[in-house]
Amino acid sequence: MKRRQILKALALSTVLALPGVPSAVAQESVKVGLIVPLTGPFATTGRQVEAGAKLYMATHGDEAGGKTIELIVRDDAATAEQTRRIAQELVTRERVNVIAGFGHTPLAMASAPIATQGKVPMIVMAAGTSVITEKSPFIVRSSFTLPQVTVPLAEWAAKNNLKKVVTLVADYAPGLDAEKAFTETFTKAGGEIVESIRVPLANPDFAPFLQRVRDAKPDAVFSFVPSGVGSALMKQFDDRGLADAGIRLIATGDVTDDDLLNGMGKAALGTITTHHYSADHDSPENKDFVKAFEAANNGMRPNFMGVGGYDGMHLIYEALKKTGGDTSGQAMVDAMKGLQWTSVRGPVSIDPETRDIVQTVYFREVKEKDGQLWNVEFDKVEAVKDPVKAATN
Ligand code: VNL
Repeated sequence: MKRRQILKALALSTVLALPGVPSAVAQESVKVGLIVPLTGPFATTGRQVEAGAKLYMATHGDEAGGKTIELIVRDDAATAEQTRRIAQELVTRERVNVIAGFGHTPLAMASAPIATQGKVPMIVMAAGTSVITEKSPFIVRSSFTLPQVTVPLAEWAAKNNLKKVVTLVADYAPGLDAEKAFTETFTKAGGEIVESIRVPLANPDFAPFLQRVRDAKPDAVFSFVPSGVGSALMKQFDDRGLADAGIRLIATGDVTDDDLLNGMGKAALGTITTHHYSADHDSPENKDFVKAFEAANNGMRPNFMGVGGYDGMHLIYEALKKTGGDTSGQAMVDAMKGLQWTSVRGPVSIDPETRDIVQTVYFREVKEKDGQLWNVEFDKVEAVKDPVKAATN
């Protein structure tokens, strides 16, 4: 284009943007690029996040702030290079206004620079490593952090007479977050960590590690493995006879994931966990949510990933309402800061300093009710911030 043409085009676009003048922009929809693993080892997470996001749209309509919301779903197969490439393509070619999803930490980390460069809000609906929100000022998180749910469990363990504990975590960022949070809190409260075991993320064989645990004879094992992996841990814990040897299993709720819990069978009974969501949570909002989620997904029970997707869409809708349909990345992120609402998990808010979610952490025990297994809540700590960032802010 010649300079004169460019100036003319600019002048024209200014006229079109004037209030009251119908413009192409006003009729445009808001595009949300949802990038999740729908194939590969983390497909259960992708399926849940997608189902949660779609249920939000089905129950709240596809309009917010005078704009039509359009969801574009892409499968990254849980491969970081793919997540990054898809995010890049959605931002530069599809011109999406928001990117969302991110089934695990490396996938979120790989995409953060794209959110920063493109100035688009990036809603982390699943991944839980503390540091993620610091990787771009455009990241807002609707899921949780591992330290947020782990610190209350370590305090509970110390108060409930567990003196010697072995930690057993998946060997990647959120596992290391969980290990550190548990170890620091538990030892400060007088407990002893007798061994710190890290298992590979991909297809872990827990048997040799659990044999080491048996030999170490702790009072309990504290564990974090990501959503989808808990069944294998539970089965091998049972096969190795650890419970019979008097060793308890305590864990973050990722291990007794609602999506898989029923398939774990009796071995899971009595497991104590801490987490931010249980499908058994007793509130009218949650009862409606679980019913609608199961009805829309062939009876699939929602887990915390489904709720991350559902609440992540809520953030986008509420931000658009607040900005009156202004989709600029900074305006939307600013509108999300400080939002508060009653989630199906309980009361939540977005910390305006860290863009992380502040929420109730529940203590739960796996129990059988009406022939099904549930994470039954028996106590809670309210308004828990990510403790890592709370300590440095
Ligand atoms: C992560 C954290 C992934 C918790 C999970 O399941 C989970 C992560 C896939 O940050 O990678 O339950």
